[in-house]
Amino acid sequence: MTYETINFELVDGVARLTFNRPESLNAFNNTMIFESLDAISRVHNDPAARCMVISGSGRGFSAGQDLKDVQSREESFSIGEHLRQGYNRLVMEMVQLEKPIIAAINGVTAGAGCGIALAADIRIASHRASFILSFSRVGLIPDSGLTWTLTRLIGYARAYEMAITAERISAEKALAWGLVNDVVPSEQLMDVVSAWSRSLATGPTLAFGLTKRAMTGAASLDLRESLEYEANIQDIAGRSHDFSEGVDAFIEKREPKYQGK
Ligand code: LHQ
Repeated sequence: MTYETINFELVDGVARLTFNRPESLNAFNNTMIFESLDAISRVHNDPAARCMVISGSGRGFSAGQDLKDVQSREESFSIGEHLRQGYNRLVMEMVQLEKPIIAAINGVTAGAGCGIALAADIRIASHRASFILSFSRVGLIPDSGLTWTLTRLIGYARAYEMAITAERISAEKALAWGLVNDVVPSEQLMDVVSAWSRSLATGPTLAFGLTKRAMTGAASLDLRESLEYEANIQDIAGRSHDFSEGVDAFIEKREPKYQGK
């Protein structure tokens, strides 16, 4: 399938989705939401895809909802339904994808764009990146999962401050607050992300995916339930080729050759 608003490629186990509406800083119109959903479903269904990288073309990661589309909305338009059919599905598909997702945050990310960046598992930001919870500027509340992801990542006080001030948070501050894993000079961003993604795509990707399942599942469990959940999931990992290979490689003092199964 060819796409209008995103670029998508799968090379050496790494699926790359690049938002491609640079003239609007990659604001989401309906097509970009649904094409992104389609791309994630391809990554889900393709065993050759072992890691995913999401980025934006031009100087933005994503400016969130395309406000020009919203301005021309019909009277019957319901934001709640728009969220349920679009962003909510996108966030859930990302979180439920049992393969690591790296957000390569090349520039500004605002509104729902922040929600998508925070639904990734690892965030590497360019020093030019910034984060704006711009919802309150247009009289809205944070959506796309941000009331959940952002509060967990940086705590209520900072999350609430970001929401009500809608101030631009620099990459450096995002790193200090734990919003991103690393900040690198913009000209090195894609090289750093390629090194990450190569390493993930050749790693024990079944275990990486199961780790995601266990950690996101634990968010709604108590300790006793989490221990049981871990034991069940570890049983799956313990029956994998990668577990046997990892143990053999350790004992034979060689590099393991993981297959992600
Ligand atoms: C844009 C946008 C944009 C269209 C820049 N839309 N064109 C969910 C469900 C339904 C309804 C509503 O919302 C939601 C969730 C949300 O995401 S709400 C939040 C929506 N996003 C925003 O409020 C952010 C709006 N953008 C901005 O505040 C600025 O553009 C930022 C701070 C991101 C970047 O500022 P600058 O670097 O100064 O760039 P710029 O403002 O000059 O933008 C460049 C172009 O991109 C410009 O077009 P133009 O034709 O004038 O060159 C903007 O109009 C366009 N653009 N964001 N969201």
